[in-house]
Amino acid sequence: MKFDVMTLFPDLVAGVLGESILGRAQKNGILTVTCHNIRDYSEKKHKNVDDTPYGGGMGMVMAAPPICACYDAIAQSFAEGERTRVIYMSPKGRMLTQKVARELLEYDRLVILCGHYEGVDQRAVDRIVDEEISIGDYVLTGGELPACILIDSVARMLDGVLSSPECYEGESIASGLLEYPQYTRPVEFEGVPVPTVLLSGNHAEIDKWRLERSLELTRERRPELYEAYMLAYPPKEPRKKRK
Ligand code: 4GT
Repeated sequence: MKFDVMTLFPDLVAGVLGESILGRAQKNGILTVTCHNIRDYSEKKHKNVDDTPYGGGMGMVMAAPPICACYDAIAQSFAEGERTRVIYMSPKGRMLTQKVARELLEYDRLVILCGHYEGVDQRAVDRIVDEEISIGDYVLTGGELPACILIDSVARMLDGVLSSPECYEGESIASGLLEYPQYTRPVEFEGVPVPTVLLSGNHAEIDKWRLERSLELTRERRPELYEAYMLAYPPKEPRKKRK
């Protein structure tokens, strides 16, 4: 899968995504992340990319011409039949969830616009953007970290990024529940033992214990997720005794 990021801080995005699991996946050719510096498309003498807002007010607005020129250069390289989608990271957007990330796997190529300062001239958004996505109800200085989060959430589901699909399919939010607690060696740490069932080798008992912990944790901390899970997977009624 291809990701194109339009930003004023290409090194920031390339740096974040160049490490760890996604860095390795890029080296293995499972995904490509191309960062485009919007400033390279400025036609101004001093390569300005922002200006004061019409109507007055605080701060600066990213101007439409370099953003649209940057997008047009990327779009030049779209292949015949390539399924592409242009996303603007914005607090006004649809909230990123596991379901949204899964939907985006349907595309061959995501082009992601990152705003800075007070945002982007609306005419650029209207011309190039298919969808706005937010990572949550809080304000940041730029869309770069949200873009990295979006890419991470999608890319980790690509074949070959994680060791096996079970790594993400069964886990936590993906299943609709919070994940059960995990333990590794040593078997006792500062006097605290690992729950004995996990040492039993009885996988039916272990699965049962983990599901119980997941349900308990989800009911305590995320009652709305718990309600949705119970509607989707109602507990089986005990079979009625025949008279
Ligand atoms: C928050 C989010 C986001 C920002 C979010 C335009 C100028 C937006 C700064 C940018 N803040 N972007 N995508 N919650 N700030 O997703």
